Amino acid sequence: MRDDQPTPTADPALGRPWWKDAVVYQIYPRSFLDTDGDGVGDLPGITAKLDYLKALGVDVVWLSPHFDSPNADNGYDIRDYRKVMAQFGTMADFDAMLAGMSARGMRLIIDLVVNHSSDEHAWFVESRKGRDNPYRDYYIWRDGRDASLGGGPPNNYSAFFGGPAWTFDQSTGQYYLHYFAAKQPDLNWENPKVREEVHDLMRFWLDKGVSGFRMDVIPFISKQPGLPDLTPAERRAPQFVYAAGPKLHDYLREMRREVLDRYDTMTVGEAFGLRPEDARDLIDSRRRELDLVINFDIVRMDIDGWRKTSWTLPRLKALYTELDQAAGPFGWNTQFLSNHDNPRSVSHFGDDDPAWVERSAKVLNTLILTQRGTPFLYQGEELGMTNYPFQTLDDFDDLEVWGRWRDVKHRVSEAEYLANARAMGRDNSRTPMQWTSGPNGGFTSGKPWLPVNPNASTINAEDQAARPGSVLAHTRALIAFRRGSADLREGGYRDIDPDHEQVFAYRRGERLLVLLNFGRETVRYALPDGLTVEGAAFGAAEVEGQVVTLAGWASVILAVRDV
Ligand code: TEU
Repeated sequence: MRDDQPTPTADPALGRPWWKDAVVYQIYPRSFLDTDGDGVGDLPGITAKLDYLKALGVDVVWLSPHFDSPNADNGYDIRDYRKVMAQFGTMADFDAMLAGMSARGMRLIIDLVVNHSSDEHAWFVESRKGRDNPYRDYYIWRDGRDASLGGGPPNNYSAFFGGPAWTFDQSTGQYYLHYFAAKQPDLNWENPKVREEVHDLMRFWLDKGVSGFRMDVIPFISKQPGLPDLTPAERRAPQFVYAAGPKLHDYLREMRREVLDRYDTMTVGEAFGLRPEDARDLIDSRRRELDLVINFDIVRMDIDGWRKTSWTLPRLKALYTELDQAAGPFGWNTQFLSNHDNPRSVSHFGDDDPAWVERSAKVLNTLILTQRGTPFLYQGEELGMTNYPFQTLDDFDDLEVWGRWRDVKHRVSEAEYLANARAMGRDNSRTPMQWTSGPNGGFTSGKPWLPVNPNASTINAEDQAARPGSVLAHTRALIAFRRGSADLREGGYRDIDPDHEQVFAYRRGERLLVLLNFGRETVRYALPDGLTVEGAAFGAAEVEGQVVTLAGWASVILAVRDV
């Protein structure tokens, strides 16, 4: 995996678009800040915290879905793409939030969830009324398998939230396709009217002043011709088949031509089901498809279905190199370690023991902010928020935990399933933001929709804002440093020690060396010959000749020179 040539830095086709230098912060609005006491976060709560985000150094906010929804999947099931979810506020609240962002020089990107809608969307309500309804073709309806073949669903596709990917509709005698829950029917992108509807709703929000979209499971919009059965091997990870439909690139280019090219936007596709080399085409600036993708190789390196496996630092490092090389000179990566679908980064890749949580969260935030690409911080990561101490399955709200449990309960013990859900379950990252040490972590005056982590008494924004050396202070300072460092923003990337089991050591640009200690033990790290340390560029470390002493879970950015 060692590559001695740093990756090229310039994009000769496009120059340097703004989103390459941006720091993105993801807000999961349900859990950010509740201002009306209903236990659910809201848009005025975001507006109230814009100065906090500005002080952190955020350039772009990615807002998880804020649209009208029955909330089968917390807003990833949209009933009306042009309406704000009532629990979150009104369109006036949205406009005020966006104006507040613009006034502070921040941009907003919103979630585009158009692989599927809610079954309560007017299109689907019409579509299921009859086989000749004008909206029938907005979704994917098929007859069941021939009775001579045993009947049942049209093929053997499975849904990510459990059970088959097909639901039978009594009144019209056909099945509809849904890759996620039955309440999330997949839209039929083959139908040009569907594509026009999507283009229209994109224009609606762009005309309001949003700066682009994070596109939910976008590789899934093009279905496999004829929808053949999955092979037994494919059934283990159907996302690789669902993401490989033949029309994906056409649909994205059409979207770019018809909509995006008329605005100044950034687009980031959730590349679930794509290997880095497959995602390369999506982000190749010459192809005019997407700008960025969210790639799952790192955050899912130790996940096999509902099971948590294990990871090692050399494997993690190999993935960083692989992703960097896959992006190549015409692509650009996103850098993230968590989001609303994954465990908290400090619990996953760091050490969330109270004695180490702050130090390891700083190491991980340093990793996100010093890799080559656009960093995406997930809300609470700037504080080192941790996984939640779930005690029983009943503590989980997420439909994924319940759907998968139904699939496996006949063969897996509850204790084993619970242990995995505790480690990987999506609710870990969805517990409310920890603003203060007060009741409910300052998130709500009511009853929070998911409980607040009891460690809000020690991990919270109010405390950290006032304390030098906190995760928040470190993250803020590092974002400011990054802004002033062309090496970090634009420089090439090279892992100088891919096999070391505890230290992640990489060069950025001509002058910087980042050292991250991924363990509790102090390491005396020997630099390669031919490299001279000129001093610390960010943070501090003891350097004696070629040896840098790194305390447990410490990080430092050194200014270096090749001699
Ligand atoms: O996620 C799809 C996805 O990649 C997975 O994280 C998914 O949640 C599941 O773990 C697959 O095993 C997107 C959204 O980010 C997620 O919140 C939604 O639930 C999902 O699509 C459906 O819209």
